[in-house]
Amino acid sequence: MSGDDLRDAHQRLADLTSWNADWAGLRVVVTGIGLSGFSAADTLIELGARVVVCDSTDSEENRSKADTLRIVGAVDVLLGEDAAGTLPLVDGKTPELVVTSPGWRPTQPLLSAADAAGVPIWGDVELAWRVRTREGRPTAEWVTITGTNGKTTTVTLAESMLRAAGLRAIAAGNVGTPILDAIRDPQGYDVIAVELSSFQLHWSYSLEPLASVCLNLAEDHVDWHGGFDEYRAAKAKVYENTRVACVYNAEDPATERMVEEADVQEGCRAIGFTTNTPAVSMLGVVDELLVDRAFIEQRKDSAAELASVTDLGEVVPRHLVANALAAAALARAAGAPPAAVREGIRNYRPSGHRIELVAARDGVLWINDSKATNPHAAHAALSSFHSVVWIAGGLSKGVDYNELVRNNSSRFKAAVLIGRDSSDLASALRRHAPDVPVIELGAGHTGKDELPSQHSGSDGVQAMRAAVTEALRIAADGDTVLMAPAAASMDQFPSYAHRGAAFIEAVRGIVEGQGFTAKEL
Ligand code: UMA
Repeated sequence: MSGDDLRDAHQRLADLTSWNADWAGLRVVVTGIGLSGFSAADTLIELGARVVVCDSTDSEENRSKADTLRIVGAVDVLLGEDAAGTLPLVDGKTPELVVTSPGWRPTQPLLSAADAAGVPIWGDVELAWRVRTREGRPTAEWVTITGTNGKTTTVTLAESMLRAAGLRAIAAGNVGTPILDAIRDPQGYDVIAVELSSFQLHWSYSLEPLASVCLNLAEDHVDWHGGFDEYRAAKAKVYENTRVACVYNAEDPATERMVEEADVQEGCRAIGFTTNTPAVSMLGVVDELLVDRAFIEQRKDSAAELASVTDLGEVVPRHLVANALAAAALARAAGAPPAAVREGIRNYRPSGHRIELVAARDGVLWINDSKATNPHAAHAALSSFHSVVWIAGGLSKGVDYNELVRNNSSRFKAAVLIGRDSSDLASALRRHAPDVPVIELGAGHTGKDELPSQHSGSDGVQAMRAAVTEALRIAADGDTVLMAPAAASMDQFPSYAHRGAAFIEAVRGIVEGQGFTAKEL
């Protein structure tokens, strides 16, 4: 594109701020045909844009999705390695916009080529923000949630509290429902609780949420972002342009600093949450009660009761209290009364794979925390137990394990390492917990030949069975076998949920003797 063409394209994009704007004929490349890419392409086709979708995986599932898009409207879908290698033309011309799926790294060749050609790159969340107002439909408010850990719990709790307040609300975004699906719901929503990953924030620019929170900050996704500073910068974007309340974790100074540095709208307040006694303009805990000293008139000298800690369950880890307070702050900012916070908490059912008790047998607790995909989350789980046989490892995402192992070295009875390459974790254990036995079930030790064919599944399933067998050998009365991998699952499993399910299946089969037994292995 010439300089003039580029300027025209940028001006055109600047004007695209509602569903009813002039999207017709806009030349767009959508990268990815997964959840968010499919939703973005489907939306753009409906808006009348000219769309080319690229995905490096030429699978049956993707071909079927491509067929569905072709039925919806005019679209080109390019599948296979080559499709993701260069920026394609749209209608024979350079595209005016790329809408990317969050999993695509900025350094990926197609995205690098778009950047070099001066073509703007948006995420599906940016596109959703641009099309959220539509003639004849109410416009939903957004409350946005990010943080290294606790996002899904918090977004689900916020949704539950908002619904208890009588609002039409939905949790969307990284939690699983693509944000563009929520935006296009024919009945519409009053409030959308949007879970935002650092990837999605990286590709978002003009969001103006009603309220926003970064729950905590620790090392994660360093390889995608290129470094911790870049990851932090992406997370900090959650607060930009917030209108009513920037909610921060008073026990994590990094989040408070982000609020101080954010460019917010006139009149926006900073609201803290703490699992201790709250100061003015905070939510916190007093005498086992969750209380609000932020959204009440008399906040200088009193607090409103929201719920009791026991409303969250029988065993309530500290981080769950923190997540509930953050969700309450967002819901209160959106107008939910105190009673709706309590009702929302009581209606909330935690999703699986988060410090989940799978079995208690012969004095040994078997705990599934597959959701612990980074060291910070694994630390939250480890610090809840004393003598731990730790099943860990997987796709490390470039994070550093030294601090995690150092801080928990006294808790480990043994470590059983899964994952194709858990050498970083193994060396951190050697360095900071040299007396702890470490059993490494690297890829070479998980071969299907060693395992019974009737139970063959992915390498991950086999590795998990081997890990549970080892843990059973080591664990004794009073120990906890904790599967909190501190790593992503994708090297051996389709998702953390599959990894958790494999652990549950192995424990049920091997430890509890249902299905198959340790002897078979
Ligand atoms: N692909 C390529 N080339 C690449 C990368 C991916 O061709 O370099 C293709 C894949 O073949 C696949 C598609 O892109 O077909 C997948 O795109 P994606 O990885 O962005 O995943 P989606 O299916 O669009 O799901 C995304 C989020 N995934 C990621 O951010 C990795 C989902 O979060 C989210 O629920 C969904 O959008 C709806 O908003 C999942 C996640 O793991 C739960 N998130 C990470 C986390 O929570 O830690 C950030």
